[in-house]
This record gives sequence, structure tokens and C-alpha cells, in this order.
Amino acid sequence: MNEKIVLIKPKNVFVFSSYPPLELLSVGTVLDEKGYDVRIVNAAAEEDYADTLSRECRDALIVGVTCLTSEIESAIQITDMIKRDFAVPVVWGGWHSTLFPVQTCNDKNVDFVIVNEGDYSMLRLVESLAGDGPLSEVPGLVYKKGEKVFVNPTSYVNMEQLSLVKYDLVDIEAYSTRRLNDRFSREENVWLPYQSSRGCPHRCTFCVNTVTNNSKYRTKSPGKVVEEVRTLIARYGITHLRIIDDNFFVDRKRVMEICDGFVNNGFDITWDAECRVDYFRPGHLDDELLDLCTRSGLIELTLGCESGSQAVLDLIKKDITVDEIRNCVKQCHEHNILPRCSFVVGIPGERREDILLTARLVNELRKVEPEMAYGVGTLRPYPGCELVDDLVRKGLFKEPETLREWATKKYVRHYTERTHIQPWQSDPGLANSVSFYYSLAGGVLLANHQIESKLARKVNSLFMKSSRNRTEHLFFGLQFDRHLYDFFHKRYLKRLGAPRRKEDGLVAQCGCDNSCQDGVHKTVR
Ligand code: B12
Ligand code: SF4
Repeated sequence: MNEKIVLIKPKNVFVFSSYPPLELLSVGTVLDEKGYDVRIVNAAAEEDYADTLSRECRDALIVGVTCLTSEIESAIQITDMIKRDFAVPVVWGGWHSTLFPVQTCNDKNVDFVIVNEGDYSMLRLVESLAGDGPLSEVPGLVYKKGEKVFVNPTSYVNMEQLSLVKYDLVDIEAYSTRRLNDRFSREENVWLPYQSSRGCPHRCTFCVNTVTNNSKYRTKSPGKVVEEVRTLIARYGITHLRIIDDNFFVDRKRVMEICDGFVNNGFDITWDAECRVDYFRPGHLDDELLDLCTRSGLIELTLGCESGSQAVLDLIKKDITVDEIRNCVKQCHEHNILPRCSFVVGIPGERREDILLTARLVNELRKVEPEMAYGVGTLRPYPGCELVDDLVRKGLFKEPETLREWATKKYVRHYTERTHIQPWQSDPGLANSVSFYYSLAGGVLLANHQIESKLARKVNSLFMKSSRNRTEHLFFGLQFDRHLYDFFHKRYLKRLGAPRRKEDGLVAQCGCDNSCQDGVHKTVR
């Protein structure tokens, strides 16, 4: 058949992406299996992506664009370019268009939107356009007929039926050998992101999962996970597995069986995942399971701690306690698991004292685990979530009315600037300083192991040390070092384009793509 389908990952505002585009690889795998010629263009990793796009889109059957809210400017530019030069249908998918399907589809250059999971829906759309079945039967499809926009109901993919992602639909080695800002990448490692489950049953008011039909937890069986990981080791030579699940540890029995499988099959890998701090309790992530996890290779956990203030934790319905955060970091320390703790300040309703409680908690935790990685971000308002809808109701945040308004400077800044002053912050100056100095001290902005040049490593260490001192004493006056650091940091970020340019003195870019302050996920952004 060999009909060509082009899938595009837009550029990130700051730097090039260090992750392979897993969302496009997932959609592409199903199409590839059906015999389509799938081309993935990652504008976030290719400097000359415009030429590649022109070449690939010329004779494409359909073009798919993925889009996070932070990628919107580039996604629109790319879509406009394609529509200007070629008469090809364009479909948008991914988190942003899932949050705003009708608004996105109303754009003059977007023909279709696929809401939620696109693995099979994209295939069904392509088949429908070829005359096989009506558009109204494509799950999650949003389409226009004249002035009207129609939204089809979505359905969940059966994860057990999904094939292992074909990572080599892109030049996977260019990604898998890059170093991220993580413990595992302090040594030479070959890593891949891997998804074993989707969705999360919790109710945090800042999390997009609570609004995108993603609260239902869906999994691959332990047997399937173990077999897929065996293939990743054999086919791609991975030494580290990055589990990117929304919530890997929901089901204790499932985690046990997966870890047992890794141990019994003698897999020689390390792995990391995200975890809730309240799972560290008897009968869930207890000593028995933690032992098994570490025997099977667990070395690092990303933890959404969010705040040192119980009042704020309650406000955002995180359903955890400050003591649970303390217990979790202690347990990680005892089991030799590196905690990557993610905090946030600048939450509506948070008081100055709450910000200071967060700062003090970080100071306390890093005494328990001196190697702990941590970042403090300021809240980024992702509309659709309860917390942000409340800001909208109070007139403190205005949602854009069109897709294109999202790409205006005002909104782009909301989602890309490290420390953004917002009208709902009780003490913007303190929130801003805490966010900056803690993220620098916590090593999530730029870690030494990412820097090749000895001199630059020394300079980075000095900045980290001085931030550590500042944060220890909660002293945020005379911020001259901040300007110097910004200059130093930018100098590196500018050079992060091409993969592994050793002559630039940096082995790879940070895992958080630098557009986040916390550098870790499932935190308030
Ligand atoms: C790994 C990850 C990262 C990686 C790389 C992400 C990437 N590929 O760009 C890193 C660490 C770099 C990262 C960074 C950021 N991330 Co992130 N990340 C994730 C995470 C944990 C997994 C993404 C993934 O690979 N999923 C697996 C794939 C298979 O699922 P999927 O992406 O949902 O794709 C499916 C559907 O959405 C759909 N689909 C997607 N694209 C398309 C395209 C077409 C054409 C079609 C038809 C369908 C379709 O089909 C796919 C298969 O079913 C998600 C949370 C999550 N569990 O998804 C957050 C998540 C995507 N990140 C998020 C955010 C906010 C960020 C940052 C902005 C953080 C920050 N504050 O700086 C940055 C921005 C990065 C950027 N590129 O601009 C949010 C996005 C919210 C939003 N409204 O956009 C998420 C959802 C986390 C959350 N719950 O808040 N991230
Ligand atoms: S923040 Fe984490 S625990 Fe809360 S709903 Fe989102 S994924 Fe689940």
C-alpha cells in the first residue's frame, strides 16, 4: 500500500527535546502495522525541520500534529506552513487539543482533532477518509461540516492489545544515548521511555488527568510488560527503563508481578518511575515491595510533593500529608532510591507562610537525603482543571477564545517562563525567589554530570553552592548572582540543539526541557 502519513512534533519554545516523541511513535506503530508509510518529523530535535516537512508533506495522505499547551506557537506555525503549500488534511491530537477540541477544530487550518487516545482513532480516521466507514464512527474525532463542529464520543484503548511501540520509526539511538538530568544518566546508559499503564484515579485539582477522561486506570498485564521489556533489552540494548506512566504504583500486586518478572528473568537494567508519597505505607509500597523493586533495578522515584503546607495540600486535593512526604523521603534514603521531589509555589490561596513552610520542608528533607534532587516551580495555569477554572470564575485568569490566542506572547509566557508573576500570587517576589534558588540548588536546572568542561562544572557548582547557602538561611536579597547564572545557563541552552555535541562542553540537555521549573512531572505547572 505504502501511502504516506506524516506525524509531527512541534518545537518547544526554549530548547530541543531530549525525549523521543512517544505519542507519535504510539500512533505511528498502529499505522505502520497496517502498512502505511509513517514518517515522523520531530521539529523539537531537528534544526532543518522545515525542509524535511516540505519534502515529506508533498505527497502525504494526511498530516498529524501533536500538541502540548507549551508547544502551541510552533504547532500553529507548522500547520500554517503545511496548509499554505499543500492540499493535505491536517489532524491535531495530544493534550492541548484534548482539553480544547472544539476551539482547536474551529481554526481555519485544522481539519480534524482527535481527542484522548489516538492509537486506533488515527487509523480509523485514515480508513474513513478512504471511504471505509463514516466519520461519525471514529472514536474521539472532532470534525467540521459547514459551520458546525461535531464531537464523537471517545473510547478507551485496550492496552493489552497494543503492540510494543516501534521506537525505530525515528533515529532512536540519537535519543536513547542522550543523558538526562537524572541519576541513571550519570553513567553511560541506553534508555527508553516506556508506558505500562494509562490514567490515574486521584483527584488533584491542578492535574489535566482529572479533566481528560483519564481518571480510569488502564494497564498492560505484568506478563506483557515483562515480555516487552525483554524485547527492549534485546532489540535496543537498553540499560535503563524510564516508566512514564501517570501512576505506575496504583496496583501493588501488578507492580510485584512486574518486578518479580524482571528479577526472575535476570534483566540487567535499572528503572525509574513516578510515585505518590502516600503509597509508602504498610500493605502498599512497604519494605517488602521496596526491597523487591530495588532488586529489580529501581533507582529513582519522582515524587509529587507539591507543598510543605498542609493547608495548601488540602486546598489542591492532593490527599497527602506533610508527614507522608517526610516518611517517603526517609524510606527512599533507607532503600537507596534517589527521590526527585517536586514542589510548587504561587498557588491561589497560598499565603506567604505557606511558601516558607515549603522552603523549610525542602531544607529538612535534604538533610535526610543529601543527594535528593528537587525543584520548586511556580504554578502554570492549565485550564480545564478545577483550580484554574476557579481562577477563571474569579476573573483572575482569562482563557483564550481562539486557538491562535494561545500563541500570543501573553499566553506563551504563562506556559514557558520559569518564574512568572501572576495576579493570584500572595507574595510574587518570594514565590519567584524560592522557585529560582531552590531549583538551582536542587540541580534540576543544570546538573554537573551534564557538563563536559571542567571549568563550567566548577562554575555551576559555585552557583549551586551559593544557592544552597541562600536557601539554608532563607535569604533572597541582593540577587546579583541570579543575573550571572541566567547568562551562564542561557549560554549552554543555546547550544543544546544537535544531539551530543561534545565540543559544546555539554553532553546532553536536561530532561525537563528547561521549560519547567520543577523538572519533574505531575506537579502543579
Ligand atoms: C514524558 C513526558 C514529558 C517529557 C517529554 C514529553 C514530550 N514528548 O514532549 C518531558 C520531560 C521533556 C516533558 C516536558 C514537559 N511536559 Co510532559 N509529560 C510527559 C508524560 C509523563 C508522558 C508523555 C508521553 O510520552 N505519554 C505517552 C503517550 C503515548 O501518550 P500521550 O502523549 O497522551 O499521546 C496519546 C494521545 O494524547 C494522542 N495523541 C498525542 N499526540 C497525537 C497526535 C495525533 C496526530 C493524534 C491523532 C493523536 C495524538 O494519542 C497518543 C496515544 O494514545 C506526560 C503525562 C502522560 N502520562 O502522558 C506529561 C505531560 C504531557 N507533560 C506536560 C507538561 C505540562 C510538560 C511541560 C510543559 C512541563 C513544564 N512545566 O515545563 C514540558 C513541556 C515539554 C514540551 N515539549 O513542550 C503535561 C501536558 C499538559 C498540557 N496541557 O499540555 C502532561 C500531560 C503532564 C501532566 N499531567 O500535567 N514531558
Ligand atoms: S497529580 Fe498525579 S496523583 Fe494527582 S491526579 Fe495527576 S497523575 Fe494522579
